Amino acid sequence: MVTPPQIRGEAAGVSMPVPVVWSADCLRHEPAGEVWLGVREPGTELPDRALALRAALEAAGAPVLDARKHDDAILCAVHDPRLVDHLAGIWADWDQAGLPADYGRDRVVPYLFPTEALLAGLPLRVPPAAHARAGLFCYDTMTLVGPGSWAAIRGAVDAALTAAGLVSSGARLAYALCRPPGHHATRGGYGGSCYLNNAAVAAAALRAAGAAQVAVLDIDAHHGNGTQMIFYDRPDVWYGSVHVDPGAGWFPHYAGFADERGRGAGQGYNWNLPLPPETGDDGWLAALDVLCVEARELRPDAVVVSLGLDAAAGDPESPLQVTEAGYREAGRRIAALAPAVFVQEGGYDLATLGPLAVATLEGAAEAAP
Ligand code: SP5
Ligand code: ZN
Repeated sequence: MVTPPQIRGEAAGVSMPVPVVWSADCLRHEPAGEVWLGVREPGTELPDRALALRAALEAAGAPVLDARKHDDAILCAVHDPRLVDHLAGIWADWDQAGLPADYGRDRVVPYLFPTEALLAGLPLRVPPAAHARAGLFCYDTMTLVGPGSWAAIRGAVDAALTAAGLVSSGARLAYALCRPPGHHATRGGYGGSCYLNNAAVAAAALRAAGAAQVAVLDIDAHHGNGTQMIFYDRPDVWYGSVHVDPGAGWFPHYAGFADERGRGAGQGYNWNLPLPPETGDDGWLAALDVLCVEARELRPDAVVVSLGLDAAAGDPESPLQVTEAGYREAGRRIAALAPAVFVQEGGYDLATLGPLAVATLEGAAEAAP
């Protein structure tokens, strides 16, 4: 019989000291699937992910705090305010247009994307029809918007800002239980199950609160193309990522290659280490070590961790084969660098998500008591 984790934790007299920032609004995003290759599938970015994470962290003894509401100042420094306005309003416009009631379209899904392929040099207009505007800021068909999505998207940003605030005020570690995830969201666009870039907002908040140098370490199985490009021209926020090789057929396909090193003043401040599918603990931790060596040389004042748990063996969205012990070790190595804000990204195996998060933060707490 399996011993319930809270009994084990209490009996051992250990409790996980990392504050967990939670927003109940994160449960309100119900994407109700994703359209992949033209077919709506059930999808894996489910509200139950947040509940599984919260239950495991609470059972491990972590203190849970409610996210504080923040204004849009830092959010709109990271993102184009037009993206923020679009996400805030598109469901109401879609609903108002009768698309759910009259056409059975229960979620916002674009059918037309105004890329250069369409525009061919024409200026970009903003069409009045909601079903045309759906593709204005969205770059895929997998990132659906429903009635509760905006509350959750904004709640996730508030969770990230609250956790960043804890670290700015002296906490060595904090964890933001963000849902939906964020690292695929660019300054002006959304996709990859991400809408606003929680980790990038946390990094910008740390900078605004006085951290001169921030390092973002992204250990999600997928490359964080959004975070990379938000900071691509800047040296003050370094970005390093280990992820499954996009050239081997994995999302985001168009970004995450080793030769993307930053641009202009940001040249040299971006590091991608793509890994072959099936890479396990040894290869993954060796790559993480390369990033940690680079990050350490910058003497960062704070670290933001894009904590995707989908590199784990058994995750339905990635072929990497990292174990719970691997995540624990990653937590140790990252937390040794500087005060760290862990921001939840992907991770889709509901049975192992909780233990993986607990292991990572326990490892971090060992390295940063
Ligand atoms: C935050 C994050 O981890 N985003 C990952 C988005 C990648 N989604 C790619 C989905 C491709 C289709 N998945 C099919 C799974 C097998 N049915
Ligand atoms: Zn991922």
